[in-house]
Amino acid sequence: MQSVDEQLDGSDISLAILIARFNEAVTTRLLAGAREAVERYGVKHHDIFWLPGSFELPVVAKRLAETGRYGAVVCLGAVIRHETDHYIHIATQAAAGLQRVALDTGVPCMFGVLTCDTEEQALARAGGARGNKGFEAVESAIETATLLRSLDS
Ligand code: DLZ
Repeated sequence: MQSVDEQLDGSDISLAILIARFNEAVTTRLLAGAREAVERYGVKHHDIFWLPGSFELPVVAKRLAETGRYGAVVCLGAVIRHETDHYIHIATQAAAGLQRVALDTGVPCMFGVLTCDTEEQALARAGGARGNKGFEAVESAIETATLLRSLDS
């Protein structure tokens, strides 16, 4: 069982959930957490989109945000350091790109991307001892979409 916020209500929120395939052993667990939160908070509608890696999250998030179909875009991935510095470029660009998409479109994009030194650390945050970042990303998406809607009315 994850953290529960009884105030959260997803029954009028549609979500796009993007999931990076790279480090799939981790990201499938993030997706399971996201699905659990969708169920828990009664999200009205959600669509799931797989893509190759976290670097591709911003461009796909932008296209989906621009459709106007979604109250928020939940982006899930796992960037793990390994031997080279490739990791830092992917993590930095994914974070900056998603923030830019959110600010440019007005549709909140959740950064549910783990950035870890090891797969063990990532698994701990994907349904292990440190919770599930996928679950938390959906909670944040519902809260932010609800807040933005209240500001419009
Ligand atoms: C190439 C690459 C590497 C080395 N590491 C990761 C990673 O840890 N996490 C991740 O989500 N994606 C990784 N990728 C793939 C890139 O995100 C991207 O898919 C490719 O560079 C193609 O643009």
